[in-house]
Amino acid sequence: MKRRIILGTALTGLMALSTGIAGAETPPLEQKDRYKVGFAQMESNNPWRIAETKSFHDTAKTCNWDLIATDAAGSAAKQVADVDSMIAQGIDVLFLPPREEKPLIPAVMKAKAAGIPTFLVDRSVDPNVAKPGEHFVAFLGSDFIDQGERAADWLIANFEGDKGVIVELEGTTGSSPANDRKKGFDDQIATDDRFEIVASQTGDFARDMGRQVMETLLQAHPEVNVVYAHNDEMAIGAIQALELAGRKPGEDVTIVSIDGTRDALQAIIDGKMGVTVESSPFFGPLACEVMQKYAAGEEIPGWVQVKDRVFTVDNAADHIDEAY
Ligand code: GZL
Repeated sequence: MKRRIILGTALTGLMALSTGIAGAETPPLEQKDRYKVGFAQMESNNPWRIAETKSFHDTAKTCNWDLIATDAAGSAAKQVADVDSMIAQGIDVLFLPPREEKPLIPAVMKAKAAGIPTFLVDRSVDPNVAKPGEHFVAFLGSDFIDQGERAADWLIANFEGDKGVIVELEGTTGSSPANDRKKGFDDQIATDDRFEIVASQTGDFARDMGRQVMETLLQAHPEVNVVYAHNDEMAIGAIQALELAGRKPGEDVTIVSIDGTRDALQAIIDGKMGVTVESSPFFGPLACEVMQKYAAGEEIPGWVQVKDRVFTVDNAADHIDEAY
């Protein structure tokens, strides 16, 4: 019996070493006065990203962080390289918003192998490969499936036509918000047979690409009367394209979106957008709170879920002053 346990332990050890991952636990974080914190941002191509990065810089002042913040300019490969650099600089803890679910797995594994606890923020990685509580401590973020479902629910409740012809503008291909906002919306809208999604294409969460894609899809589907955008930047771009084509967003096209940016709330107030489901970028304070709890030895759930509000004409004006 004893020999089998020793052999079993040795095999487990070998397996762990072969994946470069020693042990099933995430690395500890000792309690100390100041921490060297890594924040490997993916890009700064929209107000949401800029607000998130500012949230981490602002929190560094109040959470006793020596913050090392990088920007991968939209490249998953560079984001992995940025994490490598932070590991070499000896960070105590890593906060990572993985641009895409699969390419950022190596960064998660390398941080663990270096004994650095990682918290994924705002996006997650492929759950079939990297798991909370084993490869990273936790995912701090929204329920993107729920966000998509709530956008669909608003459309079902507020669309007055007999036939909804939908164009869907998807977020960054391979990212967890794009995957799940699509799943949540598409599954929910399928419960109402008035609606048909006639086209679904990525605009990479970017305003200008959203505008360009909308222009193209409008040529192919002039009968479109609903646009579902995975984020407000693409929704605003779509509104620009529709108005350039002589359409009247909010009158002959219903726009539903996600994020809650200032421009989106203004578009709702102006009657051009119907709804935007909040997806907060302000992760700094939550990151500080969860990291301190982890250092104190508290149990951290694998998903620290951020709760989202819904903004419509009924409340947009009440919240625009706090928007980014
Ligand atoms: C959501 C975040 C998304 C935003 C977009 O947590 O990953 O990325 O919805 C941003 O605006 O580009």
